[in-house]
Amino acid sequence: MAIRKSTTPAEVSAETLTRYYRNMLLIRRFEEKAGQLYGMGLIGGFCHLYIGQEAVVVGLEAAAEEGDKRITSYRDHGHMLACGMDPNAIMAELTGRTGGYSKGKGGSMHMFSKEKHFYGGHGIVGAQVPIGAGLAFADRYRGSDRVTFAYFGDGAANQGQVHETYNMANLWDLPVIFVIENNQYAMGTSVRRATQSPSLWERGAAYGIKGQEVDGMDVLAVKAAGDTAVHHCRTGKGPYILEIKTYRYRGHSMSDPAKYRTREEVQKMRSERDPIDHVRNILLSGKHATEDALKAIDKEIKGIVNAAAEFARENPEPEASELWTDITADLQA
Ligand SMILES: Cc1ncc(C[n+]2csc(CCOP(=O)(O)OP(=O)(O)O)c2C)c(N)n1
Ligand SMILES: [Mg+2]
Repeated sequence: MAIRKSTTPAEVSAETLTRYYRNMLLIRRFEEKAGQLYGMGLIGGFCHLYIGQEAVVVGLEAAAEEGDKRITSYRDHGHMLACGMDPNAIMAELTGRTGGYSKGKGGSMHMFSKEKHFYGGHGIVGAQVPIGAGLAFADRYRGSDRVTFAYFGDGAANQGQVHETYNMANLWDLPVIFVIENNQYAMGTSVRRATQSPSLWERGAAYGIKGQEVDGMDVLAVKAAGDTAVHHCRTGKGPYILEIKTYRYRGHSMSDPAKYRTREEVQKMRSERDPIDHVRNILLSGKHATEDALKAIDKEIKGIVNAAAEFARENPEPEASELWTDITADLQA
């Protein structure tokens, strides 16, 4: 049965919408578990959670095809899960174990998967944007019609390298979708305090790039915008900008006291705009899924996340000798 919402042009089957629900829930529960493990001292260093932003990456992954590429910042666990990377190996990397994607030597912000075309995980704000354009350049150079999703934040959007990349990407018609995940804050700085031109996607006009603003708490709106952007890039029309309005429920990282916003502000978003509740409501009110079916999904996700945590805790830490390996690329490989 087709589901249509007046504000959301993406029309998907009940089965597909249920899959979006499942994928968003996987990210939510995985991140909650990562937060717990961090609290227990099992995860060291920085850990940036994606809770609240799940509809962004799930909606865009629904618009992607095999071979498309993705690259993002340090807030990267959701992107990895959404493109099908292994929860066990992600959690093991968070806890610094050998079974992790970077053999326990990269941590939360530095994971990659050639198989899933996931190019990181980058700790330097905005650095992934020119790299993303480079990935798109490679596809264009080789005559491939694959596209690259380059995700970055509202804070990163103010960086010089982002503007340089916009300029070159359009000059060379690169098939790159610039995804601004506008979660309203860059660390403790509200987007309203950071710029006098708050419509971030409109800046693309200065370089001749088309784009649009998207409701990032509605996975169907994101999917529809993703389809438009992918079509634009895949048909050789150059880059596209999506400014996706979203909200992060947790602090910037696990060590953020969050004194720059009120509890009421966060609570209001959680209770009125939660992207997972939104889909749940559509599924239940339209009788597209039963309470029992959704409960079974909850149970399945809990199992996956608990297994990942178990795997991460049981896996060994790398030997000290591993400090001397994987430092430079083996060009013979
Ligand atoms: C070049 C650089 N400058 C500063 C930092 C410190 N820093 C880390 S995250 C961040 C805020 C970025 O905010 P935004 O782009 O909105 O992404 P979000 O964290 O909200 O996902 C800053 C300033 C950094 N990592 N790299
Ligand atoms: Mg931000």
